[in-house]
Amino acid sequence: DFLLNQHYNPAFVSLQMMKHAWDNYKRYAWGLNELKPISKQGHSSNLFGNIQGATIVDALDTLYIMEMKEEFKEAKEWVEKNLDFNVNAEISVFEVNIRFVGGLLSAYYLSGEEVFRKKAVELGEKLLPAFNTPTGIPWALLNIKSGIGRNWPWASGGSSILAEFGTLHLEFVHLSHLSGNPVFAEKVMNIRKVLNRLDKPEGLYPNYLNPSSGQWGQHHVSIGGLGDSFYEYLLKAWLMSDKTDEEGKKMYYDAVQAIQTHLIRKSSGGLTYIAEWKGGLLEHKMGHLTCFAGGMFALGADGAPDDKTGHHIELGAEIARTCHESYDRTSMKLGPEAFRFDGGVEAIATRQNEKYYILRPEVIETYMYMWRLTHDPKYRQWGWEAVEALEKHCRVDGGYSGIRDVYNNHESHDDVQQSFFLSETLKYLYLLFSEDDLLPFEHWVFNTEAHPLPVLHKDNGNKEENQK
Ligand code: DMJ
Repeated sequence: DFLLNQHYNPAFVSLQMMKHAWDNYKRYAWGLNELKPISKQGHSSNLFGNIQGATIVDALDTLYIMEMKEEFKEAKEWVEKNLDFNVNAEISVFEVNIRFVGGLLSAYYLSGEEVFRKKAVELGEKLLPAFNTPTGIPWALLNIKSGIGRNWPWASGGSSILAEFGTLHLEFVHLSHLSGNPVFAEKVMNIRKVLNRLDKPEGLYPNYLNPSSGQWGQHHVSIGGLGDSFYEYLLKAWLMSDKTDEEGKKMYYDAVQAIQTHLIRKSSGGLTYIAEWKGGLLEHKMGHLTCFAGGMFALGADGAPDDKTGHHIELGAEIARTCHESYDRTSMKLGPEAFRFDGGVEAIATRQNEKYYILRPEVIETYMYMWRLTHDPKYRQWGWEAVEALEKHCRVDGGYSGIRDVYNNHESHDDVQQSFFLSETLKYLYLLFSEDDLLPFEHWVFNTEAHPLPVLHKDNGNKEENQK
């Protein structure tokens, strides 16, 4: 209904969307991990074992930033009384780190409330046994009661996954900073050491690494699922260190160089895309997840070696345009999970099982970075198109739902309101339509779940706190 009002303010609209998502979660699934907005009940994914409250912890900082004070207070009270890590649960180390540790750290830095710091460190300690492998490359799955870890049974020859063990760095550096215990930072620095000892095929990082032998598994390289946030964290580790982490910087720009040479291609229709690499052969497919890379390239443009700043911004802009096309070429104006550049199509999903949209943030995330770094108004227009599509197709009485086929004219809802819709999609929309001094990039970096973490300024270790 507020879309019909001509005098809307887009940031206010994002806030109203957050209210709708939150109120329904509260009404039908309070304390559970996620909401099923059609059947109006809780949803449990096995990623969090029986840790509860994923939506609450993931949403804390969004509530704070949007100044939803009552809601933030009730969320904080739930965390104080109910968030419990003393459970017999096998969890995904990566998911729990980015959503729970990341969410708690941001809530602490924004609000200064001690309970969030305490819970973040407590959870960080529970994750440490995951690193008990011959190389120190952590397991994907960990039982946080017994401390026994293992890998996904489907992962190449018992391997750990690049995007999982490579997406712990930012949070673990902050855990050491806040606890005074160096062990967290040591664990993630060792991951880099192992990676730097290995030969990389064509300078690329395969998605699979065996934690026992320290050897690569299958040579599959992706900037989307299984690889994505590893690259993001190299760049952001450097930015978060106030540009002192030279090792992270070098690893990032070297990787981007290899990605440009071997993975980035242009379609005959002029769309730049990032393909996947399988043992030297390209699969001309780009995932929705890969669309985050537009924002990453633009964010990293400033530090690019050899006067390549303009080139990296341009690359970001081209990826943003391609991803916008992937939305625009559907009937719902929401992007598919993966789209292809082969068999005569460009930026279109051709397989039925790649046509779904699950409220993912990556395209809006890239619009937000591109807007902040260029102020080209088209990024706000594109963000607004996404708002209209979300309101039209994903909003239901009981919250927001994913869609099974974005090329269909009729919605088939998947009945899940993902916790990242509240932590990322709605936060990035709100930031896209807000002033640049809300969480300015000089002082904050976003973890891969959109949880802001302060830059650790070299001149003053504590100055960064509460710098909203
Ligand atoms: C989120 O949990 C994070 O953005 C992660 O990096 C990728 N998958 C989802 C969102 O799509």
